[in-house]
Amino acid sequence: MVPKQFIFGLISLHLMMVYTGGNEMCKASIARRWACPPPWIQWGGECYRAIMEPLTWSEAKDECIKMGGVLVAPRSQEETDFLVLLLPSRFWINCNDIEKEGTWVCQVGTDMVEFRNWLSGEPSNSGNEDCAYLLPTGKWNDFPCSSKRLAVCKAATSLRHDCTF
Ligand SMILES: [Ca+2]
Ligand SMILES: [Ca+2]
Repeated sequence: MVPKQFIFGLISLHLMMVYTGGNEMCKASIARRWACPPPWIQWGGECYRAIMEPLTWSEAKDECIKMGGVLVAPRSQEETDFLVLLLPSRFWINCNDIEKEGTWVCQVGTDMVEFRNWLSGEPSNSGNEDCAYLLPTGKWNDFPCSSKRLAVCKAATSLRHDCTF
């Protein structure tokens, strides 16, 4: 008969190997910056990816979800500076006043974002504009949601998943 201590020993050894192996993978991904699988690009501990096909605002939101992320809403000037380098074009951000005219809601997933960066004279709602896009200057303009624009999606880094034990 196998002694109980021996079985416990084997289980502990196995667990130790699993956890050590996981930690090594985690360290390797930090060192090699593999936290965001290509074509996602890492910035500030999160992953970003441009959608290069013009879509309506709600199509862009859906497309980001299909890709495993959410439509971006910049939280700061620093993040804006990164975004205009990533995609120097006009692209949708997750800000809208669809529900109540003039009450702008910006969100990253379910997180509310307070940062605003409107172009002078915007939001103008001229001809009913309820969705916001970012200009190559980093400033925002409100625009009809049914117009087609590029977009940037954002996702959590896989680093977080690797290292959460
Ligand atoms: Ca509006
Ligand atoms: Ca406008």
